[in-house]
Amino acid sequence: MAVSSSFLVTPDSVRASFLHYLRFQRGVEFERSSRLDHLTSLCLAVRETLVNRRLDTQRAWRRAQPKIVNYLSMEYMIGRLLRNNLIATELFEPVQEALGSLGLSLDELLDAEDDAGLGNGGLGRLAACFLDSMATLDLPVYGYGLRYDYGIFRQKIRDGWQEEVPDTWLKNGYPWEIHRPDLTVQVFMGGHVDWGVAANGEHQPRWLPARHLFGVPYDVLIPGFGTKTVIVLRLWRAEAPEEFDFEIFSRGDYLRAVEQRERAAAITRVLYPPDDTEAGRELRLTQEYFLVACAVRDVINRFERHRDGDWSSFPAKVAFQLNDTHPALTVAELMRFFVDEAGLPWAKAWEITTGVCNYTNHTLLPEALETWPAEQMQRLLPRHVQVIHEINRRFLDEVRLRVPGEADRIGRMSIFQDNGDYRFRMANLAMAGSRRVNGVARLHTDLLRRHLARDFAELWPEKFVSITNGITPRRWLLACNPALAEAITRRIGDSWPRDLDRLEQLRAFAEDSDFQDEVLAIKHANKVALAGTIRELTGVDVDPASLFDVQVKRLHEYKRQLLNALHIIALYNRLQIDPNAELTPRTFIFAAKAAPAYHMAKRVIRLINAIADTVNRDPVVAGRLKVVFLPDYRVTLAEKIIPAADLSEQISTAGLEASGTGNMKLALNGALTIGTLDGANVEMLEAIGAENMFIFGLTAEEVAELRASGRYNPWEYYEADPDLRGALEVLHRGALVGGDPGVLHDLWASLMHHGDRYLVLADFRPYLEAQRRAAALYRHRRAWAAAVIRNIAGMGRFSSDRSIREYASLVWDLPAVPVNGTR
Ligand code: 26Q
Repeated sequence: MAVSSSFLVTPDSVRASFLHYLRFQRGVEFERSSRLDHLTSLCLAVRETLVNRRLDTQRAWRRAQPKIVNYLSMEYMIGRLLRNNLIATELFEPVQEALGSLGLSLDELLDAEDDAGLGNGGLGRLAACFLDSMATLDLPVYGYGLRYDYGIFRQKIRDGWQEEVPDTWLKNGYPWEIHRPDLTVQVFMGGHVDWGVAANGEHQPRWLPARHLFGVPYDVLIPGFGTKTVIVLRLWRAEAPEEFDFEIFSRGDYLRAVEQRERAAAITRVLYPPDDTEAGRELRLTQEYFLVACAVRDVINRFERHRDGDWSSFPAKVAFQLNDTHPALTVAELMRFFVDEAGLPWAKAWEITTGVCNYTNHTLLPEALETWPAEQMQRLLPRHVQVIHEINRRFLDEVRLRVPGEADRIGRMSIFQDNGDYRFRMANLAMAGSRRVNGVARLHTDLLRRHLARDFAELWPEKFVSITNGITPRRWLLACNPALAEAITRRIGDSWPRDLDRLEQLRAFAEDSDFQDEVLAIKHANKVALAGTIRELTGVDVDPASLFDVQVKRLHEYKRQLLNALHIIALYNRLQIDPNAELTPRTFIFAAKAAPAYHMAKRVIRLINAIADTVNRDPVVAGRLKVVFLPDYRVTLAEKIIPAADLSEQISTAGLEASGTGNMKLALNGALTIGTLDGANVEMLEAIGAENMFIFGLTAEEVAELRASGRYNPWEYYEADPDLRGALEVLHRGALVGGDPGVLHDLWASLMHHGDRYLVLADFRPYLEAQRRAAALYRHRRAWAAAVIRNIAGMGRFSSDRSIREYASLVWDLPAVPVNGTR
């Protein structure tokens, strides 16, 4: 029976619920309770509203019987949830009052929540922003992922080097998750394939797996903003089956029984970083299949509950979105199910599968494209290997039919790479098996069409669409920068968090000195707050009046933190030579995690810390230059840094950053961008205007030309530019690390002896000039403020609501399902 009475949450009812959980969930008396008791009880009290809304949402979906989209991602970087959930449920004020009546501080509890860091970087955070938008737009969607015991590692800095520490985010329990053992699914692995005989006398393959285990779901409820819709992020945990143990146990081998259980459970133990090495990847493929198998089984269970056996309506009711190739086995798993279990003819199964799968590409870097060795795939998934071979055979036949006699093209389009070692190309599997394939920014999609997907786009141009990434304005403005949010609301009203194009109305206030003053004052207050955090984290004092120059993102050579570092060294050298040189006071702020096995990235972190140590101690530059590396970059730290940034560094080698999303977060919070014409920067330039951005450097085309010509010579730039030479010499001599050239030698070598793959030297001078323009504008406070306002006004397009509307119309054909909730 549905509970439908209207239900008002008041400070009193929040208080009662909170005290109830404290007593009966935590088992403590209020007088003796801890902050963890308070936080857990509060989350559980807030969760009541989420559950009520979820049940209302399910009722609406049951009635509408809509198509449902299933978003599959190995990563969700959701960060903290309490603040966002309070805002979405409109419980912020009642909770504040309830806690106040008990003498407790909400701010303290908000700050005690651990991040759920089940992702590495942009791709994982994008998935989290998309969930927020899908709920906000009332779209019938499930998110599927893995419940890793350990998320992205915590970063410590010791002697300037990165150290990785396990992320024990579940140690205190996780109040937002709802354990759903009733929805457990079975997953099979290994073994071999037998050929049986079907009813019609034909040969029928039978997969005889060597082992099975269970996927147990944990649901996290994601509320929309300004709507009653609540969607589910379903995270799977691997568990060993009981009877397995009994078998071995009965043979008296207790220890082996326990070991087997451990091996099964280890599948969801840890999130993999995108290491540039092959080491330790054995489990990763198992994880990818585990996600796919759990999600596909769950989707099929839900479909079968409503209509048994009629698979032709599947594409009208179901779609899958594959977040990169990590869940690309979905294509093979669906084919295996339809052919082997549902008994459909191959052609019908293929029609359905290619009608429901869609694939988003997030990178063109060759070393980041997923390929799996054939033996490894064979060991884990013998039947899927057969299925993929048959997919490939028929797919290439179709290609031959369309464009006869092009052996090279067949070689490029094959799902198998055969140059000595035999590998599965997951991008080709995903592209062959998908109805839509999309890139994540216009430039990225163009490059995708011209390079990685060229053959596919030539034959199936309608398959390819461009959907530029976005960010949720709820977390990345309303929640993280409440003062700026309020100032904006006072000028243009409060509809912008659900309709970000409204920000355009701020353009009228660009020259309004009251608004300028307010925006500058808010930025200053945010910088004062960040200065406090910097002091806590690093012990360094920074001046909030200085220009906060911010580069926060994963550490990767193509993102060129090294270019930023060389600029700082050049400024420092200039002040050494001419201590009275005029310089806009700056604070350089870095935060970044390096993949644990990424040798060069770890050395860049060492370099930045070396620069910081030297610069921050030198009285000659005091008051003009500071450099800080903030440890353990994660969603929660981003929420503190981004509102305090003046200048946003988006300086990747053009053509290599698929989109970027930090660029959008920083611009939305009133930082001006210094950047290359890469990823979504290109579209930001169109929206914001060239006068309000500092664009520099080679274009993607120029980069491609220069690289292809084979004539790029970093030494030419070295010889021609004394500032560059001076900066590089510091690297070479090891001047920053106690005169030990060994520590940073590899960085020098990567630039000067190994061809400077990311063209740092080529862009150095244009970068310095762009930096000079930025510094000059910063000195004119009014002009800077006007640019900041125009910058914010142009950011409406970059709401993830816009991205998701495009997915809903161009990819999913998915109408909204309104929810008439009462609470
Ligand atoms: C692959 C195999 C084994 C282990 C790990 C991985 C792996 C994990 C994560 C490979 C790649 C990733 C993450 C990629 C990523 O974050 N890409 C970024 O996606 C953003 C959202 O589209 C873009 O804005 C960024 O430009 C892009 O770099």
